[in-house]
Amino acid sequence: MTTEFRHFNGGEPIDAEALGAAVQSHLTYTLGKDAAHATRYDWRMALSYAVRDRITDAWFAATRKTYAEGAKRVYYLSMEFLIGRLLEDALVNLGLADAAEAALKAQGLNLMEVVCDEPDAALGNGGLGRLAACFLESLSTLGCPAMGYGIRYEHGLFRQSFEDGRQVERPEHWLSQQHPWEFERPEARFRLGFGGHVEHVDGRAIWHPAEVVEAEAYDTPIIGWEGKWANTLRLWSAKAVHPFDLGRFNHGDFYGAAEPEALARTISRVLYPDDTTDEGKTLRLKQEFFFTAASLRDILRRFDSEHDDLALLPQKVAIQLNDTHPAIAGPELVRLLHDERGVEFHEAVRLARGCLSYTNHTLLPEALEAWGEGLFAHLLPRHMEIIRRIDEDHAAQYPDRASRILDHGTVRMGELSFLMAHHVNGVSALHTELMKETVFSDLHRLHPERIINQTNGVTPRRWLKSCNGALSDLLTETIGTGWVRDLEQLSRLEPMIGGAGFIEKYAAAKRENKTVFGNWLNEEFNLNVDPDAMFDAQIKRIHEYKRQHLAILQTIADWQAIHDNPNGDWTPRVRIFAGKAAPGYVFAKEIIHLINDVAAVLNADKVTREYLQVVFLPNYNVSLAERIIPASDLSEQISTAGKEASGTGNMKLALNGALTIGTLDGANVEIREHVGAENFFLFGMTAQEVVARREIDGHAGRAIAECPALGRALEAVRSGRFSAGEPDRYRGVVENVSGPDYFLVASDFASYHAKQAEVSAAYRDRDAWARMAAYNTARSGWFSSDRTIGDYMSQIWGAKSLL
Ligand code: 26V
Repeated sequence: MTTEFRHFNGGEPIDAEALGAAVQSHLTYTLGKDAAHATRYDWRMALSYAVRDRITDAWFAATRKTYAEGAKRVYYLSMEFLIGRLLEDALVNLGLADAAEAALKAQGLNLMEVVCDEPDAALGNGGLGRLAACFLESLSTLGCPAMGYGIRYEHGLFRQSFEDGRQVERPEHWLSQQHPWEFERPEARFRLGFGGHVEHVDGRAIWHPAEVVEAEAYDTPIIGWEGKWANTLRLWSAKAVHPFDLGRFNHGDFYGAAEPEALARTISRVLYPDDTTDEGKTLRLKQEFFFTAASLRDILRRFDSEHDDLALLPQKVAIQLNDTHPAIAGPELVRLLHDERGVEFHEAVRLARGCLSYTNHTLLPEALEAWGEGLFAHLLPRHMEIIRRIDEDHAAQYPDRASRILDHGTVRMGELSFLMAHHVNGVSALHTELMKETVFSDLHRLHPERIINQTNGVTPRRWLKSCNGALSDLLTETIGTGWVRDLEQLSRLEPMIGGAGFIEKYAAAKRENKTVFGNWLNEEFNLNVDPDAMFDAQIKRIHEYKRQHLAILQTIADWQAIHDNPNGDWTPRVRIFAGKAAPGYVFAKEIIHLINDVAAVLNADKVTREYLQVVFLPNYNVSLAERIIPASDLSEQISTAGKEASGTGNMKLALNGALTIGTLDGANVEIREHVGAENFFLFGMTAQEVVARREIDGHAGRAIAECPALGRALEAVRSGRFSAGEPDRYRGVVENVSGPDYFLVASDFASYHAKQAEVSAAYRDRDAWARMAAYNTARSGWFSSDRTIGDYMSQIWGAKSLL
């Protein structure tokens, strides 16, 4: 017996039987496999194709409607899209999950196993890339005509494993299997040049590139909630113009014959895995120009197919720059309009600025892009001229301007993006204010209307409905299904939190998630955890400013305290870490090694391990986040105030009922305002106090002297307690924390330590804890990326929903 499961896009209703037949058909005719010999992979492919078929109608309909209405389109340019798996997302958004489950069951297969067979599309480093993926889903859910543009990296973010506790990186191969979600578009190709020289004839500039490559498009439909709308993610792959040099081949130079193809393909070969330092690598600049220039051509081609007046460009086209990585869009669009289409220079700048807006995602000076003028001019000689002119024109217009795009022999991409954008936004209220006060203070003074805030958000479809079935079912049972599309409806839970009944069910859902996660830990890593212990998660890239070392030092201090008093009334806790370090970031890798070393000692300690365990899960990615987040009780958001632009993991965890222990940094500030200060564990210095504290001579030494627990934890690390046979292993870490300590681990330690004691005490009142957690869920609705995207649409893009 099967219930009828409708999919929502107005097409034919589809039930489990019909879906099963479609799967069978793809198995036979697309994959050429007989059911008797089909593997899990074959079934996944067949199911994916069957589901993709259901998306295609909505996708075409959306495109037709956008053309029919002559609507403004939004183009989201991003070097990174961290999408993760697509099958489950599509099933959930089309309302086909139950039908798929039944259809596979009829073949003796388990849907979750099939879903988990899909490799993550890990085309991003972290927060910035995942935000882009959430935004794509929300743009489709809201029915905003939009397109994401990026690079189809052959290799996404490296796979992380540990050898003797050290991070080891291996290449990632998501495309080694067929990728069923994309459509190759051999007809959508553009030729792009690099290098060469510029010729000036009669006041016209003609760029003669030295090298030319082709960009070929691959399209992935992104379906919104209830399958009502689908937008496209268009990723560019680099190809050689002449893939094979027959002449060289015929002369016996077989390697040389393949060289053009190999060289061209390098451009889209691999995602840069370092989001912490800007190394100014030529290949990176090539990647940036490659995808930005291809996207702009595509945008203009589409514009031309509908309009013949370039003056309409800002009315019809909104281009969002996800950080400065596509900042070359400014000068390139000016070049296309002015050099290639004869628009007067200042008018070209005005039109380009009318289309472009820019999001800043970090204030860390080492991550702000700046290119050497030499390298830049060598690769993009005409763009260099255009940038110089934009810079000089602006300086002439504002004689008291201090900051320049071209500065001490570098091209500063933040300044360029600011000058070429009609709006510049930060990603949380605090971050936006700091942008005004620090990196963009000068330009903000000259253009006080340009900077606005757009606090980040996360898609509730993936980050609640699909990843947390137990809680989702409870929510739907309690307040109906409207929350999935309108997350603020979660506030309807509030009246029930104080009363009886609901809170027991809420706690039971969390308990169930913890059991499932615990079982998985056991199966995959042979780890035994008690689902009644507090699951305390710090899951994010490893970076000094995120202060995983603060967390591990505090863990060591706790362990020592338990040892002192093994019969004390301790609150059991499992400290869960996950995250990758940039391959060249030595300090971050030492932190990983230290955490693994501490885990080995603590987990083997018979005296303490019933109270305290430490696990570092390898290869953090979207799918692992989907496992950890629903099972977490405590969310560690402990960055040095002023350094985390927003955070989005903090939102996912709060939404799923983890309480935050955190600083007043990024979106933590707004999370605390929404969920209530009484449901948030605040500690640490404010951004202003941080700046003042750094001025104090020997701030770290003083903090250590005043906090014996910290001194003792550091001493254990220093003496080699966790690195037997190699006492010096963590000298660098210890000397940093007790010396320069730029990120103020020592100075915030006492406050953090005390707050963690409060957390442990609070967890013992399980009802009170569950109520606090439920308030976090009920009051996190504002952090939906639907809200964020709605605000971008009205406040920045001037775009309308076509639903
Ligand atoms: C910088 C660079 C430098 C050049 C090499 C490659 C590369 C790749 C990425 C970046 C920028 C990283 C900035 C970033 O990811 N920021 C994060 O953005 C999140 C979404 O807005 C936000 O929640 C996090 O707080 C912020 O750290």
